[in-house]
Amino acid sequence: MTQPQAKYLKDYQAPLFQITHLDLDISLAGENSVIQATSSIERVGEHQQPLKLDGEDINLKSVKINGVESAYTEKNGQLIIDTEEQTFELEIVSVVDPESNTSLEGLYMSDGAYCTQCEAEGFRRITYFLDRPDVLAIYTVRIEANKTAFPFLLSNGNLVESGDLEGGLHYVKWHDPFPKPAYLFALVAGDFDLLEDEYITRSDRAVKLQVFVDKGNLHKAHHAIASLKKSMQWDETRFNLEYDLDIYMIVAVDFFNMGAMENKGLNVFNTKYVLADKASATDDDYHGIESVVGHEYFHNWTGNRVTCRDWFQLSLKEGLTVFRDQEFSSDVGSRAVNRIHAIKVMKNQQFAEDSGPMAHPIRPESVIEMNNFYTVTVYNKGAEVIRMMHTLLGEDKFQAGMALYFNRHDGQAVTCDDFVAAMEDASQVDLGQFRLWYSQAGTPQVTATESYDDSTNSYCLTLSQETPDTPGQTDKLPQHIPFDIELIDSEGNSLVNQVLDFKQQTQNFVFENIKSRPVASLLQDFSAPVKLEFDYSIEQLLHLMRFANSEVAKWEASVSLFSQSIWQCVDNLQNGKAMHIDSRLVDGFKGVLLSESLNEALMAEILTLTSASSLIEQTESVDLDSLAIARQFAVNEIAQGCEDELLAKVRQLQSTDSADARALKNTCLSLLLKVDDSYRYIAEQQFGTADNMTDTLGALTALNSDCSSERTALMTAYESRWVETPLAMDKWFSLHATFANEGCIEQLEKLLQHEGFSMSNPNRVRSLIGVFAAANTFEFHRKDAKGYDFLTKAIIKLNKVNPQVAARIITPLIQFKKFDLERQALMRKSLESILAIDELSKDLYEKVTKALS
Ligand code: B3K
Ligand code: ZN
Repeated sequence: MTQPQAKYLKDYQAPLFQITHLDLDISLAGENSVIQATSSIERVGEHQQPLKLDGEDINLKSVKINGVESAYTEKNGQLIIDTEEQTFELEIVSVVDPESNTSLEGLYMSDGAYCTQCEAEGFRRITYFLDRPDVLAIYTVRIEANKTAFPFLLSNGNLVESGDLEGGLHYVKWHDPFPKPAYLFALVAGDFDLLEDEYITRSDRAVKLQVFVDKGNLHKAHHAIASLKKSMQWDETRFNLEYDLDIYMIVAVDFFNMGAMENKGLNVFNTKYVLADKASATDDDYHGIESVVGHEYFHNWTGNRVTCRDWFQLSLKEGLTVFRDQEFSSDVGSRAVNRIHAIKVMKNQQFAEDSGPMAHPIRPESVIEMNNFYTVTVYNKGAEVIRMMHTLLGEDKFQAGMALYFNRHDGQAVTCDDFVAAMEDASQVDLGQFRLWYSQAGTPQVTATESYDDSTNSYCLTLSQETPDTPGQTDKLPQHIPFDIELIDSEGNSLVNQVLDFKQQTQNFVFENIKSRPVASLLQDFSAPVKLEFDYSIEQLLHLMRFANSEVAKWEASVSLFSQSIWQCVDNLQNGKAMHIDSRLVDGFKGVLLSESLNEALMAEILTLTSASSLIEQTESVDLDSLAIARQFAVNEIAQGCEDELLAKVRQLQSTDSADARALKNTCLSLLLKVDDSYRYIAEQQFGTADNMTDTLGALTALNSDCSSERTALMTAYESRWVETPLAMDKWFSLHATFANEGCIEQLEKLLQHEGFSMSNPNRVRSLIGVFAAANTFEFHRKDAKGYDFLTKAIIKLNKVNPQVAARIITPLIQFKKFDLERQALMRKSLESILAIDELSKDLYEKVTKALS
């Protein structure tokens, strides 16, 4: 077999032909679904090159140019047509089989409905086409299918025609007036319940809103449609952007590889980000729906109206749209809590990616399988890069930059450089050095040292930066880092609050008129995606927890406090000394529980003690066995020290109906159960009386750290209650996957045979196998390799069924550099066994070979 080849950004060439219009005539008939694609094609410039179209697994029937049968060759996923015409009409007829398509790319079936997923390169599985984002065409789509089984036939744009046909068939015709790349095409055909609403734009246009859900789920679609209206309004107010079509449709499907997809006017969503009611969805689920509905809606401008020139520019739309959805969530909810969640994703997942074999800049330079680059780097670090520009420019100039960007590029396919140029031109802020954030991979390491001179009342902060080598990239240059600081005096007064322009390898910042030695809150609000090293004392951290102006900084201080004590315990263990937790630390957490000024959501964040995976990210190499013992010890010590306060909080908030209070109560309950088994009855009671999923799950999560008869009984009760509700069952599978105890893997093996489990359902695969590998750190990394074997076997099965999902859940197995040599050897062995299988997908090939090289 020939090995998959990489494509390079530096090799980009503009298309040799443009397709201005595409008429699709699609007849949906199971394994013999027929696609007739008629394209209006123009040769670009003077050249004699043949037309080369992309295609995958297409059963080609005929090719005509200007109505006449044409010669062609099919070779290596391309259809090659030699023609001398300058402009011509090309008609291609082909047959596809959506029923056997388990990859969930192109045209496939989800639970009896036809649907499509074309980003990044799925359109080429529907018909031969110039499947690249810089080819923008106007689409007219006619769909024909059986009327009883598929009463709804949907595509992008506006409905222009429909009618009944012979033999129980009917048809619908759609026209999308906005030119779009093929990745934004969508088609859905099925029988659904429909929730309708309307949004009046600020220029007084009525937009019809429709949410399509599986039969019987209508009552669960209200939050999604409310979130859509909120998003539409927010984008008008904050970004001055209005919706452009007369209709906006969302279809929720069970089988979906990601969260959702922003197809023009016809979003396809994973049910997880649409369906919710109080009994079956948690507060986090509600929040997730609001943010994903927002994200896909915001793509209408950042992604659809202005799209990417090529897939290396993915962050142009994804980083920017994540930034926009984060701002939306922060404007309509708690800014601090949203920021904390974003920071956790960066420190937990993105830092790991940046120091692993798949490290890449937010604008990657080479790609084997594009689906592997929908990453936390492109999305979340991409959003941090946009956020830094926002910090450097300020809101007004940033918005001026956005306006200029749309002015210049509406209707075009552009690059990240085009975006930065618009920001620079509108603001007159020099972003020359800043552009390195797009090309350099790896997390810059910033070291801070301070000195205070009481004879001159001056405080000096010295910052140095260094970005480590990453695969294929060495000798990195210093980056432009906006470094936000606050200096606080001993009484808690704020002396300085400013963003430093840190641009050199080492730079001194001197502050005069500082009357006594201050405590510095550094890199506030995570003002740049860097790792900070600074030697804080316990007193300083406690001071920040009390007095820092920023709530995020208070949380950061608590994370440092907890982490420091863990590493101290690890050190003690390694040196044969007894572990010990400083009583000031316990008092600090007690102070949080007793605080009258902190809001409950923030308290919950502070008391959610740093996860193992996040701790691992703080070190170069980890002694996992000591870390497991130390973390458990520290958590137990804090819980015991705060027993009375935890119990009081749980009681006080027992029947609250605020989401923030629920978050705090359930965090406290989990800690309380670490103190004494006799508290299990509180979880049992909560489970018995809960009228919402947050509390139901809170009780189960609190019981999930030990094997007890209470846990077994409640898990069984939960299963019988929710067995018919797929999204609720996903939570049950995930509870099993995060059970951090002996016997976990044996249980998971059994669950693979559970009648509700299927390798072809991505939500199930993620909730059982994905969650285990990503979140059950100590069981996954068992020394007896049972965790690695479990994941490896599953990946080998998934390779054929759904390569995209397989390549996604393999992530924890390729990030092995920080572990001991014994574990590294076991993980490599697993990867080698994956590499050895027949017909390994491009997706897995790319990740496994990079990890092993
Ligand atoms: N743009 C899609 C992701 C497509 C992923 C393809 N493997 C969802 C989003 O980011 O909005
Ligand atoms: Zn997106």
